[in-house]
Amino acid sequence: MKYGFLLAVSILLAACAPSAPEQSLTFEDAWVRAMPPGAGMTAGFGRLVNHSDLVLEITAFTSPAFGDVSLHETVTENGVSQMREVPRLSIPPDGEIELAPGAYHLMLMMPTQASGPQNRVTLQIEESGGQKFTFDLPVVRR
Ligand SMILES: [Cu+2]
Repeated sequence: MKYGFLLAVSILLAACAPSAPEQSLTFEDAWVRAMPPGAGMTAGFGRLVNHSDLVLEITAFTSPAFGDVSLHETVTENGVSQMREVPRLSIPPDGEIELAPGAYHLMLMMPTQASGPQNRVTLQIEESGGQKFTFDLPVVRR
């Protein structure tokens, strides 16, 4: 009886504890757009959140599912929409940068596996200090 009560209390406490992020960088609501068969590239989106009190300078994106991964920005100049590569991305302390259609996005090229809607994509992000973060992104038809 007493054991059961303690167990219930500890489960409640665990449920109420603020979920402290385990790493200084998280990729929230991240997803990769499903590719139609035969497509050579796709894009990834989400919110890169810096939980540390230092600027995080992202220098590289890699994935075993793609031969070439880069960060792009869609910019409109003189009414013409263009993409350009962003070699480094600075995320301010406790700040975040959103990757969304029409703005920053991950450009995923040279697929090494089929990225259908049932698959997931592993993504590694490296910052200037050499720290690497690994994320598992769902492939979504959207
Ligand atoms: Cu692009």
